[in-house]
Amino acid sequence: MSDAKQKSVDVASQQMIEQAEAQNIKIVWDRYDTMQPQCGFGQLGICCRICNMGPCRIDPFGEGPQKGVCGASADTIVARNLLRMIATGAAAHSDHGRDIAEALLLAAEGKAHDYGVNNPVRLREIATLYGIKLDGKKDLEIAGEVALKALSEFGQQEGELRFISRAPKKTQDLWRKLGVTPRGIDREIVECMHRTHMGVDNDYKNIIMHGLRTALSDGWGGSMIATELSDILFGAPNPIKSKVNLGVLKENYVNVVVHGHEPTLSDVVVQAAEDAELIKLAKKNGAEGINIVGMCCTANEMLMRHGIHSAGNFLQQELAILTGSVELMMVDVQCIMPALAELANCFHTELITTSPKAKFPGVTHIGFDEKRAMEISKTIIKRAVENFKNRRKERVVIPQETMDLVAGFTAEDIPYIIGGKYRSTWKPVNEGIISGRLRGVAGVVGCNNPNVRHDFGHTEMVKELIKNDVLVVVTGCSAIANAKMGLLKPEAALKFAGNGLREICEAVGIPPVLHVGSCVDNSRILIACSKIVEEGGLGESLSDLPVAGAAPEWMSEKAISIGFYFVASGVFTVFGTPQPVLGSQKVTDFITKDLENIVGGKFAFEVDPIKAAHLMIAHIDKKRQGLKLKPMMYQNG
Ligand code: BF8
Ligand code: SF4
Repeated sequence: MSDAKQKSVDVASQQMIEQAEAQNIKIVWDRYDTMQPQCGFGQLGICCRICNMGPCRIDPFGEGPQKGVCGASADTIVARNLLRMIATGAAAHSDHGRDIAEALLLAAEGKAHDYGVNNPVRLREIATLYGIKLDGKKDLEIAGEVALKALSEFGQQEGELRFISRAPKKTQDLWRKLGVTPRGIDREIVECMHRTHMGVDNDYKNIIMHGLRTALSDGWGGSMIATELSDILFGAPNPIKSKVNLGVLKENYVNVVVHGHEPTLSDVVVQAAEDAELIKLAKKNGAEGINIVGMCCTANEMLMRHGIHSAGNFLQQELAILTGSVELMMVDVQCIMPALAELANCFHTELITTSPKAKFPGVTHIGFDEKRAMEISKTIIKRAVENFKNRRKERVVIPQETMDLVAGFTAEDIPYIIGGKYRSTWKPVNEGIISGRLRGVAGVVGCNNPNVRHDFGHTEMVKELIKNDVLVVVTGCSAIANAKMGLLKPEAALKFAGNGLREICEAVGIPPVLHVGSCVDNSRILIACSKIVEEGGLGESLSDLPVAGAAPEWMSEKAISIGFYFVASGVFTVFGTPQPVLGSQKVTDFITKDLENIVGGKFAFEVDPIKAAHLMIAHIDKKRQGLKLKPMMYQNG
């Protein structure tokens, strides 16, 4: 197998990896190789540099030091490091949620004219959840109250986050009994930092349980606020066709790649690119038009709501620039490789940062301001248009690969799609599971990582799951990986799904793999699961459901937080490469075994995607038995 094929299963990526090699440009896989061997202490989680008596490291072979200078054990050190990862992941998602809430508030106050309420139905649902009186109020008035309520959840000191009430009652009661119901979003994150300061929490179990609470404040708090308020501001997604992979970059167009996470700017950029003046200018500069494409989760946000094409997932951000066809890449926050700055300098590509939270030295910063969103968007696009003349045609290599897909599924539209236009119901899903046509549901999410073959984990796992009649929902970079393999087309059901799942997909006209959004939209999966419990016949709590989760190629701390809120919600969750906990047998056992008896969910680590899929299937079957459901209708697999 060629080197490029070993690095990625995606043909477009292979081509660009070879291009990088030919041009002697170092990219993420090369840097990964240079980094080998990676630090074993770090991988095992047993290095501590929390205070200046350290850094300390525990000898995993039992010969050297077994305690830090302060006396901290491997268990304490591993648990503390893990808690800090959860805190960072939860902070990233939640701060994104806060930004959306602030944008909604500005819109409601009439200070951000480029935004408004695009989903009055959801606005009213969320307002009702927050206990806001609706009578006679206008949309913007309600929106202002919703935004303030949402913002107050960040600084709330006591009580419970409001969206916790959307979980099944039995699940809520368990959280209360365990003391893991989040009080306020910022409070739980700050408490992580306090507990992990030198000489505070030493009890690994106590540390991890606060990790559960913090992660819940992400999934049922910050992330859910991000999703719901984005749907209110920008409109709720509905099934929509689009295309994915590097081939969506167009040879004769001004290509703008929008990369990062928050939809506030990207949503306006999409509109700005339709501006007649800018298109005219593009034509004057010799281009046929302006082509806006997405990268990573910004891609998912624009794809879900507007059908904007996605150029790829995490490991393709450098590859897009390597095509030599990108006039401008604009980035906001999260998962943006620092390497982009140097790489962009090798091409005519202009890199623009837009968030005050994420600048690069020497890179042009055009600060985003909700009050001038359209004006700023136009300024940025104009720079791209003017940069078209600097493109060096002889350096342009755009892979031909694109793939069609359908995206835009949500916890709100799925019941309409499966229940018929006038009857919103989850019944067909529940009945499918109860009758044994459908085995269960799996969420496959998360990143790419050069430590595993790009997209291989996601796509092999998902194919194995759907072959075994498991309906799969995907988000983030996993959604893009599966889209590139054609698994998000309704026809994929015919080709890859087991008989039972195929019958359902054909009857309803959906793909066997449903794209439900960006990483904050994992909250949609929590809501969908809660609705399935509510529909009846499949138990009383989330942990009763025949469902499982996975992050086969994870790299980000956000993935850790997501994993923990799924586990805390009662879901068995498989990570590909292990979390950095193996340096403590006790912490490893606690999160991969004991947690199941406490919250119903637990982790497993399995890098082989087929084996991992079968761990999920075995868990789903165990839950089916627990519910005394009929045997599966068809024997596939
Ligand atoms: O939030 S899946 S690499 S892009 S962290 Fe990042 Fe991971 Fe992609 Fe989206 Ni999510
Ligand atoms: Fe070492 Fe303890 Fe300080 Fe960590 S907190 S660096 S283990 S002395």
